Amino acid sequence: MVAPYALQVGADGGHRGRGYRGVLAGKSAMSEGKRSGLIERRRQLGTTEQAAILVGGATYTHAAVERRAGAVARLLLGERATLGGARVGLLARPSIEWVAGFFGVIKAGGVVVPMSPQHPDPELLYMAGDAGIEALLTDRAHEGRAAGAPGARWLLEEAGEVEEQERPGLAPEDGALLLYTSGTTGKPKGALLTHGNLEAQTRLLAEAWGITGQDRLLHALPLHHMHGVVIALLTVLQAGASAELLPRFDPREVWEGFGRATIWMGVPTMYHRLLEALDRATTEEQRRWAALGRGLRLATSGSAALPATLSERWGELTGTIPLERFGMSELGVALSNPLAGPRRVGSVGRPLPGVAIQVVDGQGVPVPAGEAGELVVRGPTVFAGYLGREQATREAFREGWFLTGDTVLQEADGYLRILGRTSVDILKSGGYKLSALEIEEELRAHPGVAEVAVVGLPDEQWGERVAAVVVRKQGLTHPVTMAELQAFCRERMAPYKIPRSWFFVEELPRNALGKVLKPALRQALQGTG
Ligand code: MLC
Ligand code: AMP
Repeated sequence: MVAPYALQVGADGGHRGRGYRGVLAGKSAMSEGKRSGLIERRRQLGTTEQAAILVGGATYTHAAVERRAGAVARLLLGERATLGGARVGLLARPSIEWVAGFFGVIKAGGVVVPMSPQHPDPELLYMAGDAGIEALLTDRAHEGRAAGAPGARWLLEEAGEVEEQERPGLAPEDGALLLYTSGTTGKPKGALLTHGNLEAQTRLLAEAWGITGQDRLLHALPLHHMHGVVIALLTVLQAGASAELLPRFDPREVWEGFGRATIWMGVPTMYHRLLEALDRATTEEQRRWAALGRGLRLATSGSAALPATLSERWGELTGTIPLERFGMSELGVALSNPLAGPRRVGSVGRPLPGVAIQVVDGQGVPVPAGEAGELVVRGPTVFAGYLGREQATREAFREGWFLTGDTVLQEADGYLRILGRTSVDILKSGGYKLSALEIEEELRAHPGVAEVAVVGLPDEQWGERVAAVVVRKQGLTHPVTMAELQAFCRERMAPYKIPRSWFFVEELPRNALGKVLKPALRQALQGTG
């Protein structure tokens, strides 16, 4: 039976209708009649009194998480039987309320749209509008944010707790999570992950990394991206394990926190910061922290390339190099070094069982091992599509394969190396994916800017540092300054998107067709600013 409330991923710019399942042919037929494994697992876990979330000195069991999630679901549903795939924004600090909000929306048949308090209101409002949210869940600390967002507003602290109650069945192809991710076309797009996607992503990862109910994750990742939400938090919770949520990433707190954890997951910038903090620590702290690091069962790195120097240093200190893996908002983790077998510096390992990959040329033809090509992925972990963007979704696939936009090389024994992005307009800074075009578009709206190009410059700490190259508007009595542009950005974009280096030039280098020569620009600016 086809449930009547699956989310429509409709024509570009609109996603109003209901009752349409997914955008990929064959998806609905494949899992017809099945129930959501994600929800089944929550139901099972809801009967256990094992720790699930540790935050602010308190511990909440899986049963308590389910009771709180049930209360959020009740709040959102009112008299209705299901949210029918409606999107619900979630804007809160890392807390039990955040976790209850997340599962509450999903249990009620809705799609969670995690929103970061780091985003200024214009970005929150863009997401809320683009997702067409029917309600926004906030905690008290963020009650006043995103005023003017569509739909109802609910305070998470007021939800309370309820015992589990029967809800209408949810199916694997129903939408569960909408993650905003930057692309090569202007504004961020919402990648829609289904119940089936999340179930497959978390199960495959828990199996590959041997996660059990005995594990405890130390969590300091932002809760609005794939890494923090699914790869880290959801994976350990669905495995019946627990997560300690830190309010933010603070290297000293993280070193000390290792003593209470078995698993740590970070982006390369976090490893850089941890090792930097270690160098500045007292001899006694250095000894203790290294011992706590050695006590971890598993430390993973992802979201950006882990420099060999960091990997090796971590290995010398703790006895094992971080387990590096490759993932994406659209598909969770696809490639991973092994838990037990040889981990290779500079490599992201092999595909997880159940994830099919190819390395292809521009025509989609697989290239031989040892040759560079684009990584393409298919399988149950791959998302349903970009919400309301049919064309962008179509362009993201070729014959059922999702085009990652990453250039990779597969070695003869199957291990893969990530060589870079196929587009110069996609940057990675501190593990955040940024669109140069999106930042340029915002800056171009400043009356003092005639032209602008944004590029990523190599940076030891951030991986890439965002640099803006600006041509000022001529003939103004007051030529725009860097401080003015920074202030302008602060009102419009999350802090991690704001350029850290600024260059003012007379003109931008362009080819005969007028296209800015970004590789040349990047080359010219390297080692400056
Ligand atoms: C923070 N800042 C950044 C930044 N993060 N600037 C550029 N790039 C970034 N990534 C800004 C801050 O706003 C601040 O600005 C200044 O840098 C210094 O701040 P900080 O306090 O020192 O930095 P901090 O806030 O501690 O951030 C560092 C960080 C953070 C590493 C903790 O960047 C982070 O959480 N990164 C994780 C991103 C992530 O989860 N990506 C996963 C995507 S999913 P100012 O102006 O105030 O000085 C994915 C799939 C997969 O990729 O495979 O995992
Ligand atoms: P996001 O869209 O934020 O999920 O970012 C996904 C992108 O992060 C991928 O397409 C890669 O470019 C990059 N990425 C993730 N993991 C790694 C890794 N281990 N090494 C290099 N790049 C990575």
